[in-house]
Amino acid sequence: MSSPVKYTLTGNIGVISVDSPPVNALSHAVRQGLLDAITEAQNDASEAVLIICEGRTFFAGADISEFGKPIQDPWLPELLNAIESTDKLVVAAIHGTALGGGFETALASHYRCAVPSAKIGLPEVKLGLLPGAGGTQRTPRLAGIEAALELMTSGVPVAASRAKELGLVDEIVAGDLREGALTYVRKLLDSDAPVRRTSEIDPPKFGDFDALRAAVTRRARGQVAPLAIVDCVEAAATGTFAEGMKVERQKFSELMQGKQSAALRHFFFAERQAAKVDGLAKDTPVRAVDSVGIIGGGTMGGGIAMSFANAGIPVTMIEISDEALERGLSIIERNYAGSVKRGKLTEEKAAQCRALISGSTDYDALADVDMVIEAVFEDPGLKKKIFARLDGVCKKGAILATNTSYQDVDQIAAATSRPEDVIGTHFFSPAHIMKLLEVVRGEKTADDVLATCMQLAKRIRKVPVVSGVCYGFIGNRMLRPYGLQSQLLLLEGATPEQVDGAMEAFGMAMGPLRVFDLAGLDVGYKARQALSDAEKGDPAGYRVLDHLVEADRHGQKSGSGFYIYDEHRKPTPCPEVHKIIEETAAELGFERREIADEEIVDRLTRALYEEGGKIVEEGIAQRSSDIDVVYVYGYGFPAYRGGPMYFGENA
Ligand code: T1G
Repeated sequence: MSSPVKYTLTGNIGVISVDSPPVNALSHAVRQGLLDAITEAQNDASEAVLIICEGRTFFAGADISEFGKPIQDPWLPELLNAIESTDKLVVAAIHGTALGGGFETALASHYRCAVPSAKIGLPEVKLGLLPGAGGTQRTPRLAGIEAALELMTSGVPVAASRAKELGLVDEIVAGDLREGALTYVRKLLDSDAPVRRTSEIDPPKFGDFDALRAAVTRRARGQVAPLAIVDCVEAAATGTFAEGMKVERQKFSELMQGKQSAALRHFFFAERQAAKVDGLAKDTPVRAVDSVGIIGGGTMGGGIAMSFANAGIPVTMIEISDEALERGLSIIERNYAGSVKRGKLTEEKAAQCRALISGSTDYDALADVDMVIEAVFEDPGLKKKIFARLDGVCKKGAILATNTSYQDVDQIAAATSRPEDVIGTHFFSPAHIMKLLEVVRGEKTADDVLATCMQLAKRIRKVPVVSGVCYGFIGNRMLRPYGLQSQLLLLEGATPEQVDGAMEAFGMAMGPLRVFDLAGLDVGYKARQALSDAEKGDPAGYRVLDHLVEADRHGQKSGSGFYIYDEHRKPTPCPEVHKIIEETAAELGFERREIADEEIVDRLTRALYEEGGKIVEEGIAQRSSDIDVVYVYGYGFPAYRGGPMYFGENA
């Protein structure tokens, strides 16, 4: 098989060109090709070498699919040292996203140029790793300790302009990258620019690594890789390059063999797999979605409207009255002002987005939109009425979507004459921030409607997971046994703060009882009033919740639920709640006992795992790794545990 690496002489410049789709990952073939090319360049008439990639991006990193397999020479660190030690000028030409080992290859080059749209980053920490090909040693030498640590511990890429400010890129080239890069190389040669080896630059002096460790520990929340990165950067600041490389190699191999990296690598592929729908042809045509209507201007409707506007898609929001519409638009206004205040959006971008959102109380305003998303409260009858009305108003081919969290999408579709155009798009609150989108495929949902929504999810920066129709789809259905176990643990002897503390120490963003308080205890209470005792299920699952609501403890919104909340919504344990739990336990005949945190974590994670297994068996989820994606992006399950299904299989 021909090598993905080509080497040609262009005048006095040796050009190493790599073409290894989809992202020029540094696979064994690419590494071998680079070594052969740089070796050839040592001995030919070239005066300088240019490394450039074809396709969508410069190297996007080591080849993750090779991880866990025996390493084949040339080893990336050694290859990069060979590139750096070349006596001829080596220049990297960056476009797309130069990430991980890809950017480390650029760092081992003597100079770096990039097109304005390029990004560079060291996202290994998102895989539970650290830059293992000299990145922890070279980055601080160019960008300084703090900027290097931020890049490596956050894993967030930076734009080429920022990289230039940091000294990580030397030249921004306009126009065609190859032409611009060749011009830049000639400029270097004409100015007798020296061979500049990053490893030979003296590391910046820095003192307070303990303060840095404390800051990184707070942000790492149980992850081990960020602290290993601090160790490597400290070695870079206090010893020779060779000594630092030894520390990097040791820390990298410890992380690679660790549980967290295995889980994060699983999750990397799980997220990409979730975007694929089994049986749906890759070339399934998609419908144009260049305008959207939202029914309902509440918290969800407002957040959904923003998700589309932020992606440049005009939105028409429908409410039942001018007051309701005004209220809905003011929620959006408040959210944008908050994003600007937090520096998440510039005022200009916020104004552009706001301008894309208009409102009306007249359904006829939706006659020409490409898609409508209904986001009213969970009343099945009302939803059916709305869909029947949309059926009469919307143009042929418009996609009619419901944001329902639980209801039967097939029943809603049956209220229209076009069930093939109906689908569920379940957003998570706050909808303009949470990345998960459950795409609920109805029995009659057309393939092109499904394909359109899967593609649209990426456009509005959501992570789509396909679900079949059942009560609660994937995520919320799994919440029921999870919630039941949390209530049983309280009745059997644990306190709310012990249950939540154990799960938050495990890595959950929020323990189950704080989640109940956040959602509002009165929501479930109201829903239960409409159910028979048989429909309500085991009283142990809701009796404490009922008693709390009857004691006017509705959760965060009322200032008290399982906890007391101050004006910053900070939770404080409450002895009155302990008393309510103890009395309910006696009422239901529970013997109370000491419960260890391990049991709490085991029972709650097992509840998720077992329900998830049923969801896969019933075909509601395509694969168990999809459930991991749902729980990490929608419910704050720690990605470094892989997700509830991966954790259940590998704990
Ligand atoms: N290795 C192997 N395959 C990769 C890959 C990689 N690094 N990156 C992407 N792919 C595949 C992906 O599985 C998918 O395959 C296709 O490319 C398109 O990806 C020593 C040890 C580059 C920003 O962490 O962030 O270097 O499903 O759907 O949304 O220090 O991919 O089509 O068959 O994500 O346009 C560090 C990971 C590695 C970058 C493109 N690098 N990749 O996003 O497309 S560790 C990373 C990404 C390392 C060194 C260490 C993104 C992207 P398929 P995609 P995208």
